[in-house]
Amino acid sequence: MSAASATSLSTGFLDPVRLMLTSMVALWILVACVLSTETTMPTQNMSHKERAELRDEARDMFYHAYNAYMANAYPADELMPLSCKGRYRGVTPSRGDMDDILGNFSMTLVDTLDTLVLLGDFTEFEHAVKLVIRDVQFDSDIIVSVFETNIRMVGGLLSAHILAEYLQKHADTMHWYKGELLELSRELGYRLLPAFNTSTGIPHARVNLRLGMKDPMLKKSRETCTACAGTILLEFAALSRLTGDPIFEVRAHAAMDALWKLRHRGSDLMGTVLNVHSGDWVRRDSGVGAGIDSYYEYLFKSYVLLGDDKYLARFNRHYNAVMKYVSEGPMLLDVLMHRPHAKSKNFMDSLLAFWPGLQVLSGDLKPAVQTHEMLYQVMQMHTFIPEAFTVDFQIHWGQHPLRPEFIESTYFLYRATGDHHYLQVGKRALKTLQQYAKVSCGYAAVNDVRTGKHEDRMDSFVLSETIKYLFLLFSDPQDLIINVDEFVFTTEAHLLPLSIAQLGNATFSFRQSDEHNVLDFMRTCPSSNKLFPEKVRKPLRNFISGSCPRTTAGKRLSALDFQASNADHLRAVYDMGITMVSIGDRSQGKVRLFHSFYNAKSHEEGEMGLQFMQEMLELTKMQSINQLAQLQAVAYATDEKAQDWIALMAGPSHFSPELIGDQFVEGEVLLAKPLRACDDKLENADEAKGKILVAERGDCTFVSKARLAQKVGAAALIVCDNVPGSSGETQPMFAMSGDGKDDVLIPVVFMYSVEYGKLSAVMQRRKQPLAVRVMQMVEFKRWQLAKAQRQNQTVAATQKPDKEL
Ligand code: DMJ
Repeated sequence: MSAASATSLSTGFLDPVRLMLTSMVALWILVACVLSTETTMPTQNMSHKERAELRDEARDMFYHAYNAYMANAYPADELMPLSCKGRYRGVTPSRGDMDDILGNFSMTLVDTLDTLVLLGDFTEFEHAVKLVIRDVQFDSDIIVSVFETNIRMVGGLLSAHILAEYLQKHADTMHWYKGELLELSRELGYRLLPAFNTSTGIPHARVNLRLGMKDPMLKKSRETCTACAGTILLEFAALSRLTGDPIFEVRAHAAMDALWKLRHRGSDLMGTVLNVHSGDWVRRDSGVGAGIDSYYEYLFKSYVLLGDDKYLARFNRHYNAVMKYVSEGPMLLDVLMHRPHAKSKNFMDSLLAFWPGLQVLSGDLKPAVQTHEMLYQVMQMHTFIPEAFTVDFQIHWGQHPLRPEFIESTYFLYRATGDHHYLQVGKRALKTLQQYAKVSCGYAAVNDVRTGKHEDRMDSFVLSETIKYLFLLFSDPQDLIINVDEFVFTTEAHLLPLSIAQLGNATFSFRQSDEHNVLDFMRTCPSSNKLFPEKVRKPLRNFISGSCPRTTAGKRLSALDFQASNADHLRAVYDMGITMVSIGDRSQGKVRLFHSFYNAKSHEEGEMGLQFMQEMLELTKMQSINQLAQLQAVAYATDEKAQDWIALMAGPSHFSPELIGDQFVEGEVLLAKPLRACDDKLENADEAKGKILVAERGDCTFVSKARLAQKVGAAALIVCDNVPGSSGETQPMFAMSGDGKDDVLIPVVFMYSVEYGKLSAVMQRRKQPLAVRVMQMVEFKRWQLAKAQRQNQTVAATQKPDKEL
């Protein structure tokens, strides 16, 4: 081996096809943060004064959003901050399944009630409670999501009820209050119960508030996500214990038991989507983000709130499995529950940012610190954490609806460590919201973090969670009106007091079932068998030992763990004899790595460096192969005889059938009218049968465009980007996400603007309609190669006789 080894790879997605075919001559890695001066935020202590100013700024943010909602949207469920009016179900143009969150029950106000108490604004709380009692009703012929209605509405009402009673006792106010909010939550609980009538006990995903499951639209309902079914127990247990009606808690425990039985017995992992009748898994991807996140959260918090050991045992079994298979250094990458050694995705979604917070609560601080750091890099790179991002931190899905998860984890990490770094991180998150999301009428979601374009949407969790956690982060716990350590935060950040456990539940016995050997969790590290609610109540600092280690002393740094912004990692890499040379535009953050034994600190470290380079190469190769396999092609003939073909690159989707091997769909291209294809029907629906429909990204979800295309009989759908100048040549291709249902049966692909521009130019040039084939890119390449070989053989064959003559 020569002293200087040079290898090549690219962690970007720049034409994976070209990449595969190119000989590897230099080592490239995309470490956009490494050269950025912005990454080295000083971890200096924040003065008391600055912290108090930030707390006040968080309070101002709350009122800016809350007042905008109350003045312009209430009693609507949500504020539309750009049009500055309310979003009403059945009135505001539908966004498809996304609107199942809305029930015309003043969701933002209900979701926000307990934040008013935390802010110490009893006057507004009292006023808001009166409004809710006067205005909110549930007898509507509307299908709602069981999960969302439970966490936002039932949770919001219960927490507000508890705090109203608390204020009666401790603040000598609201004496008129007689438990009306609890009655509302009981009524809503009853309206959700029909969803639990399934053979497994696992609730349906959606229910009609008035008709229960008798709504004809719900006849075919069968699929739900793990988080949807497994995020009920905290609210339903509180509901049962406060009302004395056991039915809610019984149903929620049964759902949890049924879910637990569905885990993979080998890996102890769960999938993300299942059939509520058969209990069969529909999606076996297993991670900690979308579709599964709060199931794990509720296992742990159910133990904390209710004191039932079995939930801790279950949590620990899953936790060990996640740490064994899903966790890769600071990353958390989905695997298949039944094949856990293979990663099933090369991107992460932003919902998993709650995980470090949960790890803090369960006592596993070190990986929490690491994953939080990784997420912070992503945030610094893209201003906000995009909805999904790849392992090399590229944008997979650029939306950012001002989610709370990262700030939530920052809050718990600060409470656990006291490290002012987390105050600085929170400050940056706060200032970013102020600079990029604040509009005159509230805070607007970001449609694409690349362009910063706003969306006319302010989800209720912006008030109930995002700003609440910011306010808590910058507040001194002793200044708060309640002792937050005596409460469990639900997944929607509603406060449920630990004292609920003392209310008991005569109908539910906490038995130690044989499936949960207590040894299971005594063996875990950290051992959580010593964690009991009373301990959790104590300041978190008390039960988390050790400070916050950020690197693994004495252990070899692997390529997977490497963080370009981590000074210790850079030093370790340098000691291993690896030099980084920046190339091209510094803002792209591309560097070339060189390894030399001469530069290594010791021979041993030189060997480590070599291993590091090899790992980096493998990592990149793996990514390229995965990306190549997933890449789709929209191909068309350049001449009338269809001799020569060109393929434009396109991205796949998670919700439509994959075109594998020599499968393809062929048809004439037809532009949807209107192009966004978000309405219930298309103006040119009659022409669409058998065609390859084109719709533009935006206004509604990818999957709702796909459903419309399918409805009008299109053979496939191409979604073209709405960001001018975007191209698969310069940015990573991604797979469009769906909503967990698998009812789309036609292929659906995504094209960036530049590629679509080429297609569109050809369409305009041709007098005839253009026919295209949608297929796998790899297959197109193979097809081209085979054609070229055939042509060569023909040429050779025609030349042979001549030679023989
Ligand atoms: C919230 O409604 C809850 O935190 C839920 O568990 C996940 N999604 C949103 C916030 O992103």
